[in-house]
Amino acid sequence: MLVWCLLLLAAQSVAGWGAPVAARPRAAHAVHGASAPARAPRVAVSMAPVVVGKPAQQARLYSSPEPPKVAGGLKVGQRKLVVLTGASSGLGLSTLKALQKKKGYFVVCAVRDVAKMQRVVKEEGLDAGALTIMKLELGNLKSVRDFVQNLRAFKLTRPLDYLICNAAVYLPKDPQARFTDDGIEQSLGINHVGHFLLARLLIDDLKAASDPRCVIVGSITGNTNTIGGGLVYPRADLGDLEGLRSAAAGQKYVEMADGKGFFGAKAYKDSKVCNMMTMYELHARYHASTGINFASMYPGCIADTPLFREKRQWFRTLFPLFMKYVTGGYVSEEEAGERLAQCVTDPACKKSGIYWSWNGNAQQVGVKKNFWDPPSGAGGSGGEIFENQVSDEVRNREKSRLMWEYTSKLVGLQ
Ligand code: NDP
Ligand code: PMR
Repeated sequence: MLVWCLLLLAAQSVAGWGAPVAARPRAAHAVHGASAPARAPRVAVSMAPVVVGKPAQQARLYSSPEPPKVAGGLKVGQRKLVVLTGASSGLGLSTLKALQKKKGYFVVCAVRDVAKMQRVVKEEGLDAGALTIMKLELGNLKSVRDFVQNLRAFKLTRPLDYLICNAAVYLPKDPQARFTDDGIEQSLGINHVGHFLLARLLIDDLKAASDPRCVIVGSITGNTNTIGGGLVYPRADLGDLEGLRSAAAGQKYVEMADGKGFFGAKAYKDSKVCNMMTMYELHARYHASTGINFASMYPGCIADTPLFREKRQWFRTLFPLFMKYVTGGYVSEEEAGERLAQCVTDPACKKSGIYWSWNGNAQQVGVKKNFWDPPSGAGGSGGEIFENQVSDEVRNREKSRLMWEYTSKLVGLQ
């Protein structure tokens, strides 16, 4: 274990946390990114293509022109209706596959790149009659609102049963922040703010269903009460939420939720804290009055998804091995997809205010048989689902109340 850690850490520090050279073109992620104006770059790099025009003009690019057609004469009304963000890759795609295997679900694939999703449907041989594709750019609040309008125009005959907030970006080695169209740092803006608005707007649509559920994907690395989140630098920490407060007050191009300078790996972890906090706030504010079950989950370390697309090749080769053979926290995309699907399909998950995890290798909760066994909740394969504990920060009601207040203001809600 020690040798592995040293190897990974040494290589990280030599090669800049496994990130590729800064000038590498950032294809998929960067298309919608705008770099900060009037701010001297800390490092001279070629940034993502800048989207020109005022946010309102940009937003039009992201709206579906009309509600999508249902393929194959499918009767949506007979199936449970699921909205799944980020269905085009990694965990989202494997969740989509798991839902298709289980039958009885119609999935609205809420994706930023419709053409990519169309390709994926073809290449993976998915049942096109049990899904539809709708544009959702989480880095553009207008696009989130348009998505909700399109969904309402589309579903017509049945309420929304399940909302799965899964999409995310991880930008660990960007030398400076990239921003959403609304001027919010992308990890915070896409992973948290976009999903926050989406979940809030869809509460009315969910509450009419018979067993409504909303799952927001969290992570162990946002929880400082774990090895992955507590020992591995940087630790998640929202501080006094000064950044989010300023953004809510109208300041553009805030780099971090805590108000400090941009730090990509931390921005991701902070965004996961916000995701989990949002779930607890939604539970506290809406569960009793609407019957919606809110949950978050940690799927295990799916160490080979495109989430790590910005890392160097050596990291992408070593990291899954490290997670498989050292921490025991590795889980395959397929199994992780089963887990996320389980959160909405399993009657045992009909509970609210829960952060679900799986004990790797069928290990009993809290019991470590040998020192090399994965720690409880590390997430490795073959384990049982259990209700996990989040960190003190995630459970901090005063902080999460502020997070709620600032984010609501930022997205234009009370
Ligand atoms: P991927 O990069 O494979 O998938 C991320 C998805 O989010 C993609 O479909 C991507 O679209 C989509 N997305 C990115 N930006 C936007 C945007 N602006 N608007 C709409 N959609 C967007 O990563 P994973 O599957 O690994 O991650 C999925 C979830 O799992 C995330 O919430 C992550 O935090 C969480 N997670 C992952 C772990 C892991 O080990 N991989 C561990 C713990 C949690 P596109 O296909 O166009 O790129
Ligand atoms: Mg981490 C049981 C220990 C454990 C678990 C479950 C994870 C999960 N990690 C663990 C331990 C360690 N990691 C140790 C000891 C190290 C030092 C060598 C280490 C390093 C490390 C790096 C460099 N781990 C990482 C990275 C990343 O870039 C990933 C990250 O932080 O993304 C934010 C990551 C992850 N480790 C995890 C998980 C699940 C990740 C992936 C991302 C995520 O949380 O979504």
